[in-house]
Amino acid sequence: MDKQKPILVAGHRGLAGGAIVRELAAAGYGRLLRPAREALDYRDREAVRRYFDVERPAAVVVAAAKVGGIRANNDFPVEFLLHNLQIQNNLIEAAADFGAEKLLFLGSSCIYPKHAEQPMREEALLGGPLEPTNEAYAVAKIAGIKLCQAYFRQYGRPFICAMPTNLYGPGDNFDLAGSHVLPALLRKVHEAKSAGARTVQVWGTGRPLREFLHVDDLASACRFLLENYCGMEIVNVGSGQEVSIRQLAELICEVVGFGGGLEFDSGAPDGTPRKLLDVSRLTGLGWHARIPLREGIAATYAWYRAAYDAGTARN
Ligand code: GFB
Repeated sequence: MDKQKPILVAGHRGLAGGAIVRELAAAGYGRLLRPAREALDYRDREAVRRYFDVERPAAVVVAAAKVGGIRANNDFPVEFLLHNLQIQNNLIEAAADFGAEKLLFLGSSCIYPKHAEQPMREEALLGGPLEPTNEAYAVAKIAGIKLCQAYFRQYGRPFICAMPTNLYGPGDNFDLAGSHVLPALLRKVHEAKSAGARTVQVWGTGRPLREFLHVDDLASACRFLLENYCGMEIVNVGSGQEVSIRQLAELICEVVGFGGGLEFDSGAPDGTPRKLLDVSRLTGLGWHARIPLREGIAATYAWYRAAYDAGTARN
């Protein structure tokens, strides 16, 4: 990729997009396009086309999406399906029509069947029913993959797809109604410690297994793929390490320094029992995750405390 040409990072204010901007800027990419949300709504097809007509990005990163944790996904399937289809369709179509030389579409590990063989290989896609709590989001992401692959096959457009596992890191959403488990527990444990509470509530049984990837690792993988990969096959991006939700909660208590107990709310959904990606395609290409979970949680907690104190955390 040419470092002097314009690159659109759609979703630059989000967890993934923000980290991708930092990564590309640090690597010397000098023209990163970051239209403000108020100035350009990616759900508006005509507005997106006008923007592309003027700016002509040479590469596009589709990190803009309606995202959220298990509860938000379960409660708002219309927005998760409709808004994501609109955002990605408009960006992918405009990238093709206005001459982008490369596009990277970010999917999610929830595209794989609920009971996919673990660790989940890329070939598991469409091999069985999806997890119901995030089916709408998963269907939208699968449609995005298929659209990129269709442009690749029919028009030879190098539109590639990365499938990240559960992400976390600085800039995450700490709003308890919408957030993913890791920021939610960091906040709950921090608040329990500050309030001198005896316990922290954890949704579900604590038994589901999840893999977590620091968003700076994701950003590094995205740059690696943009620079080195040009295939139709989707590529999993993960750390290869999994923990149970109970183990995650215990680790967060250690990092925060909370000595109280955990209280499991088995009335809340567990979601997918296990979600571990097979990352051998990506490691085979030469990329590996670097940030250990404990270190990543400690850095995220430091960021959260600073943002919380400054009143700028998303909550
Ligand atoms: O991160 P999370 O919301 O999403 O939840 P998923 C992971 C697990 O943590 C579930 C449990 O078993 C939750 O029940 N959990 C425990 C909590 N306490 C909490 C809490 O306070 N907040 C939250 N949010 N969870 C998402 C999908 O699935 O994964 C998205 O809904 C996306 O579509 C994302 O794919 C990566 O890992 O279950």
